[in-house]
Amino acid sequence: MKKALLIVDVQNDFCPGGSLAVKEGDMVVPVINSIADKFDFVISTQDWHPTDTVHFEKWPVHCVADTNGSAFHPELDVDKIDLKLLKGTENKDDGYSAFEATNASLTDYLKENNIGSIYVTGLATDYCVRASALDAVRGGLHTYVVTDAIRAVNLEPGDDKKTLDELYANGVILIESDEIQF
Ligand code: VGL
Ligand code: ZN
Repeated sequence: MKKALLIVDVQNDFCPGGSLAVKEGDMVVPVINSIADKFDFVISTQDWHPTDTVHFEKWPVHCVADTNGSAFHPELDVDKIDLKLLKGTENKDDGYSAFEATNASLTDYLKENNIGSIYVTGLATDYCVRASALDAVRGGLHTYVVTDAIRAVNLEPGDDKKTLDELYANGVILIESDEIQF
């Protein structure tokens, strides 16, 4: 079985200076770049919203499709990405999980490529990383979250810790980047 790296929403609007900036969001980039070569497949997601989405009733406007805010962080090594998923593309859909991508089916891609393990990185721990990792583990994948390659929104202080506890309780394996050895 093959192994895939999942890079969740490493986009300008979630990084410092962006409209929904996650504290230290840009710090995940060098960590992700440093581990990408270890994997058989690299898959990214991008939050990709229409301007009139109901999602913007809960959140400041961010990651509007085809804008600078929805572009990848400029330092992310995008040449290594085999599949680019877009999510949150419909105006009634939050699209927190990579498994809700609308331009391609992540489930089908994993099956077609015999991928049995997925390593989740990116932004944000408490929303899209969380939703993607929970869907992965519930779908029967060996699911890892790389703890130094994620950052949280932390609407409430401690949401990051709470999320990691929840993921662990659901069978997600927490791992640091320097522990990844195949
Ligand atoms: C996200 C809030 C709103 C995320 C996306 O990528 O975690 N969070 N939209
Ligand atoms: Zn969003």
